[in-house]
Amino acid sequence: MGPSPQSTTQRSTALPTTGRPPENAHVRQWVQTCIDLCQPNALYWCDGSAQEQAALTQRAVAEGVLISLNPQTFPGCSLHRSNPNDTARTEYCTFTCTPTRELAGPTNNWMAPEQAYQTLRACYVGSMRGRTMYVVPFLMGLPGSPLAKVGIELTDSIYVALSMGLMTRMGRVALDALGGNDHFTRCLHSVGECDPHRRYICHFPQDNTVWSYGSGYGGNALLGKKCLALRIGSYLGHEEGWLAEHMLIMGITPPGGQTTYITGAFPSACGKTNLAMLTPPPHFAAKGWKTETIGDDIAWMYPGKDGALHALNPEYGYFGVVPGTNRTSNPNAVEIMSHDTIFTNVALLPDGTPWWEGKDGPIPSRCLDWTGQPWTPASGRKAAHPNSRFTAILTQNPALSPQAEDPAGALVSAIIFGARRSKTIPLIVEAFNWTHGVYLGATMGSETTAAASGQVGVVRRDPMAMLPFCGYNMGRYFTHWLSFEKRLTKRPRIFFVNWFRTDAQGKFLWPGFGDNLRLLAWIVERCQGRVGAIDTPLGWMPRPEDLDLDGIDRARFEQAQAIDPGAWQQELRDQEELFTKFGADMPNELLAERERLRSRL
Ligand code: GTP
Ligand code: SPV
Ligand code: MN
Repeated sequence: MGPSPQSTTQRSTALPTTGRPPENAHVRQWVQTCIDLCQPNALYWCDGSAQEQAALTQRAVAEGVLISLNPQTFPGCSLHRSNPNDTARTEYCTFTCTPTRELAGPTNNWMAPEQAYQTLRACYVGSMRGRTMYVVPFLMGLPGSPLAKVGIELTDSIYVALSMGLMTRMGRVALDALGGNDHFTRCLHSVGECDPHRRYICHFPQDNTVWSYGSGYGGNALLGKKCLALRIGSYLGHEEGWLAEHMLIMGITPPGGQTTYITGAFPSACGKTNLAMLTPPPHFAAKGWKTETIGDDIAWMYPGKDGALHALNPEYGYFGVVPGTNRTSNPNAVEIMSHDTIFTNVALLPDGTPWWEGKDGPIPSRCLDWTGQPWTPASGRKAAHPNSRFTAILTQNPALSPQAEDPAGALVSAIIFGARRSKTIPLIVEAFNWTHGVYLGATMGSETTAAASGQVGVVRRDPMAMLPFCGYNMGRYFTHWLSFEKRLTKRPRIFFVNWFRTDAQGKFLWPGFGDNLRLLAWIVERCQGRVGAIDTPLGWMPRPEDLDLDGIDRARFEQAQAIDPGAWQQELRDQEELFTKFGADMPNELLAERERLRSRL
């Protein structure tokens, strides 16, 4: 349960209230202590109904938090402009508040729980004065799923309340799942004064608690997503024998064959949404290949009684990157965001239609940029923020998998780790075995993107794409991953991909997007033992004849697969630097794996 905010004698009997509180006394009591602390002027119990979503949207428009978009071109859609200082996750003020520093490990910012509670309590005192506190009960996972988790978020942001209604199974359904018990993640959120110098996203895994202050941005504020489903989730997964991962889940069906399910970990803004929603290129579609989406950002995976790995998507919606989305790169996403979507930080055309760099159609002669300032192509800056996003529910995806409804999850045949690397890392390689696969994930490096504040384009180690999201010591996380070799009898094969390798001119060597199905097809056929590969120092690689490269420049494919021994010496040194950080927590199996790689190279 954790230390609760200090109770005062002040009571909220006079607090204007919308909606009805649940019977659950634990919920009512906790909400009351938070009211006493934050002192809102009104209370709103969310029930998750369609009427409520409509009424809150209207209220948000009246308050100027949302702008209604053109109802002819984008029905049911609105635009939110965030504070310009609050457009991405802020890792420097994200903390793992475990009893000891070593439980958080060397890659997380750590704060002692008492210090964190004290610091944030001081921030929260009166922080909701003049505001409404929204009580948002939410369920991560499908009702009836073995892994489903209830959270309750208290927030003073109507944008957060509305977004939670799209991103999670929100309201009644969550309270029903909770019943009378005390088993819910206590998520307290206040935008406060939205000052980056007074911004904290604090996780208390031992207390099943998240306290977030000073930001209204997605991953900092929609606390079911990165905070609960990944940081608290990964901690619970370690305790309970499952995995919470920054992964997409998708199905691929070969002509006349069975659907194969795969998961894929890519760092933020490195291609999960695009891959999960992939549309087969025409000649693949003509042959009968099909793809379907289960999730685009988070996978919860557990070993089933059948010895296989089962994956499910705990979310109910998408919070996807907008720039670059068009009918060629991602037609399913274009369809999803054509109605009933909240856009955040895109540009606005004079007729009330949203616009972004890379959208279909001509570049407008003028618009308002993401901050609301007049913009023309001569302005010399982006009109939409590079991390502008769309928020919409799963069911708007034409490619949504029927398997997404299965509370037991999909059986995983392959796991992909993918990075954004302009140099060194080949397009595709398959691990020799489970331990080698864990090594490939653990040593992943990727160029930073606009999804997190800070410098963009620098290579950093991002093991399993979980560097910002692992709620405990990552050395022990590697050991946990290795343990699945014994927990599973039907182990997924593990692959590593890099869509982002460039030539000397800086052009991508691989076309990417729909054409990634050429590689997924090889992955599916490897799982079925139907296609060949060659043994290389890095792992199994497809020969050109193992792939459908019809219409692809073979020389560029080979360049994308090339192994440069000099560059690999540097890569090995960078990997070593990461491993050294973990000291005694670093599993020996991975150190031995590195030595094997060194000798092969
Ligand atoms: P988060 O939501 O931040 O976790 O990101 P994500 O992993 O879902 O990334 P997303 O699919 O939104 O892709 C981000 C950006 O990567 C896109 O806007 C594209 O610019 C680029 N991208 C995605 N897939 C490909 C690809 O296959 N090739 C190339 N060259 N770029 C890609
Ligand atoms: C990411 O940054 O990985 C995202 C967006 O998926 S956020 O929800 O902000 O974390
Ligand atoms: Mn993500």
